[in-house]
Amino acid sequence: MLYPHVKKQDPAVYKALMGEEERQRDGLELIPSENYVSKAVREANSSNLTNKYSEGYPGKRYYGGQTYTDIVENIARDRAKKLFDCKFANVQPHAGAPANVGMYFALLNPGDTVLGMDLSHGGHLTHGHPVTYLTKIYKFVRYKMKDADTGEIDYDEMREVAKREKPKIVLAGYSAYPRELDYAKFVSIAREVGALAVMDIAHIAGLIAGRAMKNPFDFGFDIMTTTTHKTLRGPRGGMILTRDNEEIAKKIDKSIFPGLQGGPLMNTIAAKAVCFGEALSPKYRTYAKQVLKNAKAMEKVFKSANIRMITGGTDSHLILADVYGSLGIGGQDAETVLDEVGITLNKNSIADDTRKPMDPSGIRFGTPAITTRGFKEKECAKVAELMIETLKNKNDKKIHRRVREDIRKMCKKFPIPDAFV
Ligand code: DSN
Repeated sequence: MLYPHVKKQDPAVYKALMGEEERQRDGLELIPSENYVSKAVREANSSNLTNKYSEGYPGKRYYGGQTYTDIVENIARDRAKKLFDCKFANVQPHAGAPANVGMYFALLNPGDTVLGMDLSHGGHLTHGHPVTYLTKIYKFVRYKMKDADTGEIDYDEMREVAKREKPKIVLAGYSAYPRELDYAKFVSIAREVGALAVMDIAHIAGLIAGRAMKNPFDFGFDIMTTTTHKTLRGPRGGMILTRDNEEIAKKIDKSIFPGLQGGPLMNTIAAKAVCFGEALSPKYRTYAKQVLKNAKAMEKVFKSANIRMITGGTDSHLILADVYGSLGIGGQDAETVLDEVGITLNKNSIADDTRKPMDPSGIRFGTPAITTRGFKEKECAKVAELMIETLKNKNDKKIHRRVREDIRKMCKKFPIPDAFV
């Protein structure tokens, strides 16, 4: 039985948890930043380490009783370094946003400049959105895609802006951009202006770890920030990796603690260690490659239906489709109607969107979670067909009922697995 103690003590919370169990079991998760973790990761995440304070780092803590926390954090760090081929790993960031904030605090002084992707072209809030406090401290300047239908980054513009603005950081990495990058070009522009090359790999960390996508460290990137959930399939959390510069790694450690955070979430760090162990297995490489094949299978169906995809398609786990431009249905309506048939994804702005963020032109979806369920190209193509059928018939309740039933059957045939190794 699930959650027996919550059930006995707190029926209201128990009811919500069980409702979420059912939602995850009987529906398809296409939000590209979500996944299902193994039972081992869940056990570690809810372990006795939630009781422990461990300010500091292994061997240098501010509280006693650290024999086992040190073991766990060292395992997590060592596995992370192996997974991403680098010399230093800080596994303490509570999530992706604090990882990025801690990275900025470590490397910049107030008033310094960061060159990042235009936010409407796929960048992230922490890459300098005006609603964040970061923009009160640092100056963010932008590069863009040359053409939203091919996804090619305008590297000439990037070089020009870099020469003019003299950033301290050239930042790559996105939450809604589905193409591989020319990492060598990023690094050469960063070197030309004396900046550090930093990549936020949050979305594709698992695909890099699984050797399905290129590793920016192989091209000379200095630092990578990431989350540990999403494609990597670990607990919700963050991490900062430094390729080989010990001085930078020390600054990052100081920035995360005591600069930004207090006690690390040692239970989450144990779950990160377990996830990294899974990601080092040969089975994980097969998973990462299948995530990409499955996204390609969905791309093919969207292409044949003449639905515009930003950048023309995908090289990764995610697709950003212009449903307003192609089908006349806004992002919010598309999200709602798909939710009703058991497909969860998110509305998303497209490049230079003329519609509002709460009802943009696009939907963003991806294959990490359905690939964890065991879906292959055939099932993913079927899901894409069901999505398009639902969107094209957004008011036809009979079709919705049939699609919901098809999805229930698929979920039954491909249950969420307990273990991956
Ligand atoms: N919320 C994450 C995503 O969905 O991409 C990024 O912060």
